[in-house]
Amino acid sequence: MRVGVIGATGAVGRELVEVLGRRRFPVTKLRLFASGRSAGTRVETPFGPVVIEEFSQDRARDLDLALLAVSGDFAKAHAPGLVAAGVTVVDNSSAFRLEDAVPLVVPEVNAAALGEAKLIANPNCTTAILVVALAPLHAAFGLKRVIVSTYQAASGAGAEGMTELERETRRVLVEGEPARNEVFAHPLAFNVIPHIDTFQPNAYTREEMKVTWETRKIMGLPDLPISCTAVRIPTMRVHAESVTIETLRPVTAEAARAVLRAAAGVRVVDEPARNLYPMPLTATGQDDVEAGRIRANPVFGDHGLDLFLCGDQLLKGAALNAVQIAERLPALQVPA
Ligand code: 11C
Repeated sequence: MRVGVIGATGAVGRELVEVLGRRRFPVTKLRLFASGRSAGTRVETPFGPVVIEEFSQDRARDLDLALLAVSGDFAKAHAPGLVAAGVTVVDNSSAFRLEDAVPLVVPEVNAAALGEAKLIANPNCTTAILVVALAPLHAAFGLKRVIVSTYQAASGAGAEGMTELERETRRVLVEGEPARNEVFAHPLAFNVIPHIDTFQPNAYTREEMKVTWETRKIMGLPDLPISCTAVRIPTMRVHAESVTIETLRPVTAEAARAVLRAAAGVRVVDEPARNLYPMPLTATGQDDVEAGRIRANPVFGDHGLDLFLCGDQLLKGAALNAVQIAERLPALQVPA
């Protein structure tokens, strides 16, 4: 396939190139697109050196596959044109996720939704990490309600967010000055910020509502009661999530552990006696979402469970999921 990464210089764009290489995606020609500022820069990739091009629909129209790691506005402006030119588009932004005609896919959960679609939406990172664990638990025990609190890394705000965290941590530790902020609503170094994306009329943030809306769509549960509190913490690139579920059928921690051990995309790390549980330090760079601290929830008796998840925001939360979607495209399937 002739593959283009659009937004190739961002945190997700760079990770996309790595994941394509690591998973030996069948690339005949890789092209990298970014803004005019980066055009002309030569970068080393697993497919050899590539010179970054300034994006235009015309330049990208002979791609087979475009992986978009750009803003929602940019995706809205350009994805339909690329699709009309015959390019299959996997879009990482929120622009099309809730459109009925656009599949929103986490392959371990709803690969069948892909069909013959030429425009596919990649979910919000917090949602993708959540549903790989929720879907098998739902299949086994039935979900009645879900409550999530997140601990989200700086990488969710892109390369600029990661740079700001590193620079401002140094400012405090090396220069002895207070941390500053441009990307985040407040200084993130040595802080915790219960505010990601814009506040909505219902007092939730848009990030929190994306978890609700997108989880319902991916899992095919349009009425699932789900509430999320999304919090930014000063870690670099793994989103952690504390999850409480009430189930329709009785559940035990041991049964849930067995279900999650058998689930694709999940690695159970749950040996409290050895201090083993999911953490950003251990989940960084890992494809699987770590699940642990699995325990009965006393509020819901034998119909409730608490668990803790950690997933690499740039991998399962973004680049890896996009490439896994691309791997399932009909053009790459061997006829039976
Ligand atoms: C964050 N989850 O951590 C956001 C980033 O819907 O694709 C991803 C936003 C999205 O800030």
